[in-house]
Amino acid sequence: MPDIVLLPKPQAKAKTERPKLYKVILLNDDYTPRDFVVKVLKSVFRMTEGEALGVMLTAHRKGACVVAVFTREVAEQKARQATDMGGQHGYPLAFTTEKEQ
Ligand code: NFA
Repeated sequence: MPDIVLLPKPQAKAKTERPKLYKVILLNDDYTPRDFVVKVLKSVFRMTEGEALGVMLTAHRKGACVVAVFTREVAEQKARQATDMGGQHGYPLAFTTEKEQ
């Protein structure tokens, strides 16, 4: 009778998939006042005055600027919230999201 060899149970690998990240992008337009854009960036994205000014000016000069990176749900929620703030004041201010990589 052959011996029965018991092998140790293979350790289950803890697969922690890292979530895909999405950029929130501020788009330039000709109508939204600069100081309003700065206010929205500070309130929705918790930026300092300096950070918000830098992002606003980059979008103003180049047409668009990456604001921040989040998981998809958070990115979409923040882009919608920030875009709605412009809409509530009659401005065409727009934020979009884009998958990273
Ligand atoms: N281009 C706008 C202006 O001159 C300011 C702005 C910047 C709007 C970035 C939207 C995004 N009033």
